Amino acid sequence: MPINASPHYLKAEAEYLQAKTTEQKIACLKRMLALAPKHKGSENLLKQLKTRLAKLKYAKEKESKSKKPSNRGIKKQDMQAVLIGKTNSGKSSILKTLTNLSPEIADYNFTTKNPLVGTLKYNETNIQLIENPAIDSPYYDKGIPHTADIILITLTSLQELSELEQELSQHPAKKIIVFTKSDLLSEKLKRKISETLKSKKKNFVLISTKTFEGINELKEILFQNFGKIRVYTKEPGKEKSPRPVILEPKSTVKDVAEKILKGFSKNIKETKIWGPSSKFPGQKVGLSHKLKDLDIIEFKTK
Ligand SMILES: Nc1nc2c(ncn2[C@@H]2O[C@H](COP(=O)(O)OP(=O)(O)OP(=O)(O)O)[C@@H](O)[C@H]2O)c(=O)[nH]1
Ligand SMILES: [Mg+2]
Repeated sequence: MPINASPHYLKAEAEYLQAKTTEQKIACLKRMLALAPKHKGSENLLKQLKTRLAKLKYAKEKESKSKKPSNRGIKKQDMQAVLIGKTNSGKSSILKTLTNLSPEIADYNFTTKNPLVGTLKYNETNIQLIENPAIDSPYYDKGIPHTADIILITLTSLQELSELEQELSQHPAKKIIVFTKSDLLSEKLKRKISETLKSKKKNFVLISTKTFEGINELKEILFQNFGKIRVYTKEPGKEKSPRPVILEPKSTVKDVAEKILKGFSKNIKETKIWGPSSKFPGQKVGLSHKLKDLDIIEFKTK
């Protein structure tokens, strides 16, 4: 307790001791510093207060950095894949090549600091593709892989694989290994990598965002692995819808109707069907009819 401390100082000190948040503590300390007696005898006290303030400011900065954005803001679409890998493994480059986004790409570490969400248009469907910041950085969002249907593991060397697989083992999402920067590898090395991954029965693709090697293959593997079916709808006498409804395999006519609008299946008088699940074009089917990929379905309402 400093000699000759004013009642204002003592009040500020009492408030400091009561303060709960780092922010409140900083505010009280600043007031204490301003109100503390300034003479030879109080030099030590001032020094202590300044040190404490510096520490609190540092703690506050760390707090705000650790408040990572979470995936709660990302609305999950029918098909969601997330790119996960170490820094510089080419995640943003893939996002740029496959989607509508133009993320920052750089050869220094931890360029991407927030999850980025892009849309890949493929086979008339939209695939939601997310870049999770580097797994070896504090920016990595642990929540995102929980919601993803597919995890794309990006890597530039096979040594990284077991560590990444281990870290992601708790997630039930399907995993596809995306071996990046294939343009930097010799044909011989590429063959060796492919053989190793094949022998381990891995789902994988070697790609380059510079030469575009493997990019179409990546899109196809990704789409196939979602394992969804596409069903087009049409109104009587009109063309089929430009974009299909995305469903789980073996979904029924009722599932489509309910996906379009909750409760809609109750208003259906008649359903006709064209495509792989129909016995003949325009076959009349009931609500429990199971659909196949690329079916076209026509509803007549009551
Ligand atoms: N040669 C070659 N370089 C690539 C390829 N893909 C990415 N790069 C380079 O690798 C560096 C990192 O690429 P990014 O796409 O930013 O990697 P990232 O995984 O998003 O990195 P962070 O967000 O920093 O974790 C950049 O210098 C890219 O130009 C590729 O296919 N071939
Ligand atoms: Mg990035």
